[in-house]
Amino acid sequence: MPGTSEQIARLREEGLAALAAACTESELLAAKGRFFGKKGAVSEILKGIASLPAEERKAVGAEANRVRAELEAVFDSRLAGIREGERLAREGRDRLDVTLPGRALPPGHRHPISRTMSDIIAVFRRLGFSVQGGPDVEKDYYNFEALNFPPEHPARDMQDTFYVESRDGDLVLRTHTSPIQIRTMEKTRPPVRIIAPGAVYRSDSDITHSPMFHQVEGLAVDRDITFADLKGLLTEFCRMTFGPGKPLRFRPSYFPFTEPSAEVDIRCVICGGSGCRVCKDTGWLEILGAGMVDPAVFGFVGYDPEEYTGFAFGMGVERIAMLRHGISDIRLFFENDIRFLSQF
Ligand code: FA5
Repeated sequence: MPGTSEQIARLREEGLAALAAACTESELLAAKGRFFGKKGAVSEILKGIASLPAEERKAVGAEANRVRAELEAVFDSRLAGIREGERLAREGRDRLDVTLPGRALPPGHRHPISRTMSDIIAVFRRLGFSVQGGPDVEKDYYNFEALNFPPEHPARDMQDTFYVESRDGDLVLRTHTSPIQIRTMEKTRPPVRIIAPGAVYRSDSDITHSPMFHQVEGLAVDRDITFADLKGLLTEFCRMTFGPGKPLRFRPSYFPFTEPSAEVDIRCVICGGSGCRVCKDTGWLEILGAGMVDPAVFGFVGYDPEEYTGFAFGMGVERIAMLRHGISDIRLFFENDIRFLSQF
């Protein structure tokens, strides 16, 4: 049957053309389905072979099988070609071009509180003070009792304390750095000249108070130390930190561990003294508490109050940073907003 072998020859041509035109694996599979898959045109011819005259069957069958084998071979090699092309394209996409310029990381810097803390420490080091540390979770004895706050004494209410659950029930998150005064005096003899920087904790929160903040404690004990030495030191500290001509004010105050005691204020930098919500309309911002070490405290550490006198102070680092940079809300330091932090 000449018709059938012509049909096979045409199928071969069309099949080869469809395989050549396929650009993707799915187009190639579609061509296979159409021409030589299980239900493709070549299979249809082989199914119809039974109806051919007996003498033609063999030749047509052989021809159809040969064409199918040829198309299958072309299919296999095209499939391998397409897969290789895709692999190369993927590799090209993923390839690392070592000649491209690198992606620069924006430079970071230290947090303004850490910087202020370091600057305060540097000033006191220049003035002859060494640096001491102590634990954040502190014994009630060091945080209060040895600082002359007897149990149940109302002065404990000056600081809203976070108590820590413990077996003996005597641990607190330190409310100030003053316990380091006691820890230092317990292990050294006068003369003492130390500062103690660190984090402290109180249940406190508004635009000038935060529940975690930093203090730098100072302590000097020697023969003949007077309140004038304290005043001179703090005045010099303010001059070195804020520059000359910044008014400072010593205001009488009360702390159980100093007598007499004072609080030191600096002219409010936000309003220049005319009154604003940061200084609560007083024109002044409190930066530290200070005073002459109470003889009762010397009693706890075995120093003779007849022989030695001393002064101590504790300053708020955040307050100093607010004053230096003109910041009106302490909470900005702890929100981690990069727009705020990147200004420093
Ligand atoms: C004290 O903590 C005393 N230990 C200071 C002291 C030391 C007095 C040695 C005498 C001798 P006061 O509670 O006033 O004192 O805190 C000291 C400073 O810490 C304040 O002047 C203020 O600048 C800062 N401060 C206090 N509470 C907060 C708070 N919640 N957030 C930020 N700063 C605070």
